[in-house]
Amino acid sequence: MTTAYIGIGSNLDQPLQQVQAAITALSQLPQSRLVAHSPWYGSTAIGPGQQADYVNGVAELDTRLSAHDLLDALQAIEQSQGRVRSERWGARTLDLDILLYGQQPMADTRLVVPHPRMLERPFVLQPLLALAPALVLPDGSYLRDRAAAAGTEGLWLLEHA
Ligand code: A4P
Ligand code: MG
Repeated sequence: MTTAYIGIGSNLDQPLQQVQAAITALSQLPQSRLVAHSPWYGSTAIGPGQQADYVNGVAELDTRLSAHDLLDALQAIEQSQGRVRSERWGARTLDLDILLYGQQPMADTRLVVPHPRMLERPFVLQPLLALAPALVLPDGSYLRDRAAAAGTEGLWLLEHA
């Protein structure tokens, strides 16, 4: 059993409903147990052009799926919620990223874990910190230090729904 943390983001088609539907879908994944999810945060979009604000959060999943099978399952959930892949970092109904898969780093053409941009992103680090305040990252650093370094600019807590 491996504990995986999944980054969840949406900025199209009623984002709060999208991320809540994602939680329901994650709770139904095979060989897995949804342990908890963070509160939801609003965040300013990072990416090209003018984009709507995001809703972001993080889910904790205990799973027996391999990292690649988990990625397949997450992409199937994205598809079922109407994700259309167009430009990189473009607006999306749902983005599910594997932030961490246990303490195992991995990198191949489909999957890089820890997620390469997570350490720069308040909308990942703050919800992860809310969920796992004592977490130590695979490089030995403390999540709380990384989150303090990234700060909270462009991030706000939504009412817990
Ligand atoms: N991939 C590699 N590693 C992973 C991983 N750890 N988890 C590959 C998930 N996928 C991973 O992803 C492209 C490919 O990345 C996948 O086919 C998979 O094989 P994608 O979801 O199709 O495209 P993307 O999400 O647009 O690209 P990318 O590079 O993953 O973008 P990011 O870095 O996830 O950024 N601003 C705010 N405020 N909030 C956000 O949530 N998200 C993004 C997306 C940009 N700006 C944002 C937010
Ligand atoms: Mg993605």
